[in-house]
Amino acid sequence: MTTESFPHLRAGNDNIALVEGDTTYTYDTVNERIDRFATGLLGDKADLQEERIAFFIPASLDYVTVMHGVWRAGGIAVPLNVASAVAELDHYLTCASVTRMVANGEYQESLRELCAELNIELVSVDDVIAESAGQLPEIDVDRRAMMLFTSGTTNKPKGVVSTHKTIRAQITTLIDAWSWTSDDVIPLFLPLHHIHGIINILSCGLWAGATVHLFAKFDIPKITAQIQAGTYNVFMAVPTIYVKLLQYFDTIPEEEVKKICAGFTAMRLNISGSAACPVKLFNQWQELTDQVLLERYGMTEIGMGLSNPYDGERRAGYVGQPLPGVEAQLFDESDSPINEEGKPGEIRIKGDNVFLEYWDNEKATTESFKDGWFCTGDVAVIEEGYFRIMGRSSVDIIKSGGYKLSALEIEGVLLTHEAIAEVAVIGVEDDTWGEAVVAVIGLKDGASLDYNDLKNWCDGKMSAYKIPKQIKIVDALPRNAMGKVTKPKLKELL
Ligand code: MCA
Ligand code: AMP
Repeated sequence: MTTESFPHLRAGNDNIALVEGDTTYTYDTVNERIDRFATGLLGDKADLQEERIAFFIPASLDYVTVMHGVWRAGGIAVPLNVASAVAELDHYLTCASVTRMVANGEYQESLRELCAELNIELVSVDDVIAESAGQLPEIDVDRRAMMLFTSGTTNKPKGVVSTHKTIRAQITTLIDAWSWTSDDVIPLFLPLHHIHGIINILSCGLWAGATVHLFAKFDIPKITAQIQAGTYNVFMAVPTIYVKLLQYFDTIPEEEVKKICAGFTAMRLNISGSAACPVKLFNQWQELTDQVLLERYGMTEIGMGLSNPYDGERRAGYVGQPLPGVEAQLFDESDSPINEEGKPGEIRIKGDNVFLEYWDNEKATTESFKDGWFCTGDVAVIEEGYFRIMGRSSVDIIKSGGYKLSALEIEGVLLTHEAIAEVAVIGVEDDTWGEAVVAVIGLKDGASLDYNDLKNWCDGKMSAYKIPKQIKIVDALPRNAMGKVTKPKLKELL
């Protein structure tokens, strides 16, 4: 990135940046490795000129090396979900016109066929890394830096492009608002193809000069052992993770629960976000740990937009107020701003934190902005100065365990099953997942369908977390006079 970015990621800084298992890496080491990787990526070129470089790497030193290496060499980083089904990767790679893919070991093996088919050069980190660092380009902050895929109200996920400036704005507002310092130590166990893991934890941590402990997945025993030991002072997670911790506490001796909770109590900050934190969960967490969860609201296209205060009242069921540098305004259905409290409207956002464009999709980009405001599709109300999220304008978006899923995308896959004549996918309220994916299915004449068979069939066709948790077979889907499936009616039915 540009020289003013990530001030701690520089030569001579011997503070610990990353911890991976028993190995620690200083900022100096990470910085030097990034420079060598960027040099290797460049080869004979002076600048990658926004070449799309994808990577399929779990949380690790290599992940950080590739992400920052692509940035420093002038490319666009396309981090992919290592839990994706190959069929989904095909779309991401084609949509982004990816030319090079970085993956190691078994991950590389799993991609060999697909990359060959798509004519994408498949390399490992070691293949690329140069012996020593060479000259790197100066990158203007308005250049494109990263592309993340987001599900929406269309069949296929769209590539959300942010610039170096967008990323800087998304990070620095959180550094300010949540008082990050180089003394912070945080565990990172969220997937690294979304803002929550990439920006809020990894990038804020590295920007602040803090220490980030990397976990390939949410490994409860390993992570809680560190929490008991008092290793961390900041913890950020989706509501489902807090639910899973509570469920875990029911399975272990009370003494151990007390020690883990004491570890949480000693922290300076516990944050919940990516999906609504139920008031009951907020209260349970406070009772057990004395921590008042700080809930905030964000989106792939904007990073974080609203947050409860670090100092001041953190109100259960509310997402707080606009972050520094972010403008948020509610609008009614005729696009007029709502300035009175208690009246719901769509949240629209302005600021340097807002993304540049949907990749190669001018229509979707244009349609998502009105008068310079990005339209989130989330409906909220302001009560005593705090925003409260009421829901979304589309029933076709489901939030399961913090992942945003497109009902239409899942329906598109299910419709290719030989027994299925029609299907409607909906999100049904669920204590663990927030919303659970349920498929309501009409079968072809004479066909039958067993849930476990369908689940196995879905394997490899969609990421595991998208697979319906339940199916319901109906004679016919309820439709309105226009022939459109009435999903709100279906939701009520379930
Ligand atoms: C796992 N499973 C799920 C989900 N995750 N099912 C539905 N929804 C999910 N989110 C299923 C698996 O398919 C598997 O099913 C079973 O649960 C166990 O899988 P496992 O991987 O072991 O589960 P886990 O490790 O406990 O994962 C739960 C999780 C994970 C840690 C909560 O879902 C997660 O990391 N979610 C966070 C995603 C995230 O970072 N979202 C932020 C994006 P089976 O047993 O049947 O095979 S939103 C964002 O970035 C915005 C900007 C924001 O505001 O933050
Ligand atoms: P994504 O685009 O995957 O990053 O998901 C963003 C969406 O997550 C938002 O548009 C909201 O619908 C939802 N979201 C994020 N944070 C919260 C929150 N604290 N409460 C309710 N919904 C949230």
